[in-house]
Amino acid sequence: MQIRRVELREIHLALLHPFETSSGRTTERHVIVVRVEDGDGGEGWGECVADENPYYSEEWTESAWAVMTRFLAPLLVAAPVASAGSVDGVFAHVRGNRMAKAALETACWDLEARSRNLPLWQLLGGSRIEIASGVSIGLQPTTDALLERVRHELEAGYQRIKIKIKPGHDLELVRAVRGEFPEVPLMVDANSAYRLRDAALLRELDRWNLMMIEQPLAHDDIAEHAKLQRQLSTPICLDESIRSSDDARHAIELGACRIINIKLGRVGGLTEARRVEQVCRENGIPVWCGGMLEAGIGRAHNIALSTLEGFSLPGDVSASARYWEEDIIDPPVTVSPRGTIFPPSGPGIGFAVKRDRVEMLTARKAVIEA
Ligand code: OSB
Ligand code: MG
Repeated sequence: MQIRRVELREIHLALLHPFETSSGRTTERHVIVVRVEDGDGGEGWGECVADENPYYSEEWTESAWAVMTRFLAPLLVAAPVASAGSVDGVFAHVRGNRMAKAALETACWDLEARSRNLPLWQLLGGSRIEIASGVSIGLQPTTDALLERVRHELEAGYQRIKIKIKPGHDLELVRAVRGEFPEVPLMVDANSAYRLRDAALLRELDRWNLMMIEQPLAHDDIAEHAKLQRQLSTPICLDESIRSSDDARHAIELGACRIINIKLGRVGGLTEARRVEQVCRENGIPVWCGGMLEAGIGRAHNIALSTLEGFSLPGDVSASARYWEEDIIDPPVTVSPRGTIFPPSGPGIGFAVKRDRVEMLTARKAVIEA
């Protein structure tokens, strides 16, 4: 594979509903859309999941744009690579910046799948033909508003509910949701808002039959999560702390979690995401696919990833219509009444990119050629 041309576009896309977590509030996404071209008329699409600020991760739209235009895209067009599976090696000299790398790497996977006329999920070795879908509900202005959102998503068929918590907005939210929905598969995500000294409070969550507590402690911690997990019966799921398959191995060896959330951007692309899935599968740790409020291209890549065998729990990949008035892919991602997504049968990501819409939403553009 030889990439000859990389096109980057930053598009601005307003969310239908603001999304709030313990690390901040998002109302509009600034998404970098990647298009790669080879010399033979092949193309592939990727999306950068970096936020508009460095609060979830140190990466953000500006840092990703800079590192993609100045370092990563020039490396990608400089020489041929054996296949999409070796693109991460091309970027290895650049430290970190995994979301920027993943945007380009996933575009190369799409290109390879399209040129071989295969759905991306099949090229990756996926076996699931129906993916269980859950929702992540942000912090709401009132508890009543939260209960209303939960009811709405359950009526739509979603298979599990995740609510965001933060100090001062935790136990009473769980108590309220459990009061109305005693049996619903339910979990909480703290986005690193607690410390080990909060263990007594977190232990209170054990009584509510939660599927898991996602990332309670620091974003870069593994060791203290292991101490906390020993004090909890509820499984800990790590998100922010897992940036590679080595992190996953260390977390599992230390007993820091019993579940892992895999995000393509956070681990640097599809090749590394597959390695994380493999480490977890070999150690009996279930995984699920996390979300980063993706537009359609990122959402389509998440669907392909979720077909791997280890993805045995419902993920945060849900319908386009929960986020956007109009997505940038056609058709939009839809969820069946039983809360599932069917991976598409067309080549590559299996969704058509609405090029006119992308162009209309573009705030800046860069082209990098060999
Ligand atoms: O912690 O999983 C998270 C969104 C942005 C950043 C971090 C997270 C999230 C979500 C939303 O929970 C998942 C989604 O609906 O895409
Ligand atoms: Mg999370």
